[in-house]
Amino acid sequence: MTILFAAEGWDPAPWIQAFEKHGEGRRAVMSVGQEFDPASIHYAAVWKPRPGLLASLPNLRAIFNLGAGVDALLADTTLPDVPIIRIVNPDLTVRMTEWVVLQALFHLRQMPAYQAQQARREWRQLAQPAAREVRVGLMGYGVLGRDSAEVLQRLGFDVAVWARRPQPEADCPVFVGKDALPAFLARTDMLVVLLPLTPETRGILDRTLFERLARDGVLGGPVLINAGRGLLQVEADILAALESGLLAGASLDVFETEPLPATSPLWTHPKIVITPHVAADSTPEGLVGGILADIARFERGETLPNEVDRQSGY
Ligand code: NDP
Ligand code: OXD
Repeated sequence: MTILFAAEGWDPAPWIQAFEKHGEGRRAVMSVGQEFDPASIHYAAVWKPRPGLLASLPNLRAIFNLGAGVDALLADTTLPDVPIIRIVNPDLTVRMTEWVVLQALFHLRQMPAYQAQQARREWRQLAQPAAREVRVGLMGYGVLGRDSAEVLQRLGFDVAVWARRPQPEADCPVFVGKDALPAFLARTDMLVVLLPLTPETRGILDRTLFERLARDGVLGGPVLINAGRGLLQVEADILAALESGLLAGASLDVFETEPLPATSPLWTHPKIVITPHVAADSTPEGLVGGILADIARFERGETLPNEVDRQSGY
């Protein structure tokens, strides 16, 4: 049984090593720089593979997307009709929660202002609101969103979520559906976005949405924290909102164009924190064992829990 590893732009060596270490008797093959017979490939572990690559593998049984988001993969219109499994793994979840909490605390504890003061050698103590005074609104209450919401709550933040369907298990207020979006935004000081990119969510973070955020919060204006996907956001609207005071700050891990072009005004905006799409990295040691266990389950005829619904796009 042969697995094809195809993740353009990633160093394949640690992945191949991890597949070899964890997958006794299995053979991992690189797509780039290595000759292989397309008919020999049964499984593919991929991240943004070249469009058409997967369609060229006649004996492919399943595709493992090496990330949680599948928007890039589904953009390949030639994808073969085999199950697509996305990553759901504690390693990735914890990494995302770390990033979200880091950004939430960064804005709560006024780090952008203190960094500016430090650059001026200015010693000035600013008023410090408590986490419980900050209303966090979370869009994207899935695997990652749930964990972030839980940890933010544990830190004391006043968390509510926006979801498509009722969430009876949720331990916080849930605003359900498009009709409830205005009320959700009206009580949000810090908007945390962990939505997938779909035709429904594309461009959702625009001026109209920013205008609906709470204006009476303790942070001096609403803050946007987005690690979902760059195309959820309209960057020109974020910049305009920061200029006009509609937004007080933003932390962005994802961008309309990645890498973020050097010419983007986002880079130098004093109210924006930028990270280069690293909120939750996929790592070989964190993920390969789980993929191989899933392959074993699949071979035994069991259904896999994290199969992507092509219809909904995530
Ligand atoms: P999940 O599929 O578990 O969660 C997505 C959630 O979004 C679900 O609860 C889903 O609702 C909800 N949702 C989807 N469409 C809508 C909509 N139109 N309106 C309201 N809610 C909606 O995904 P994950 O939590 O694992 O990952 C979320 C996203 O995070 C990924 O798709 C990816 O884009 C991004 N990501 C970014 C990373 C980074 O490093 N920056 C790393 C990993 C992921 P429902 O429950 O009803 O289906
Ligand atoms: C993912 C990502 O979707 O890293 O996992 O963006």
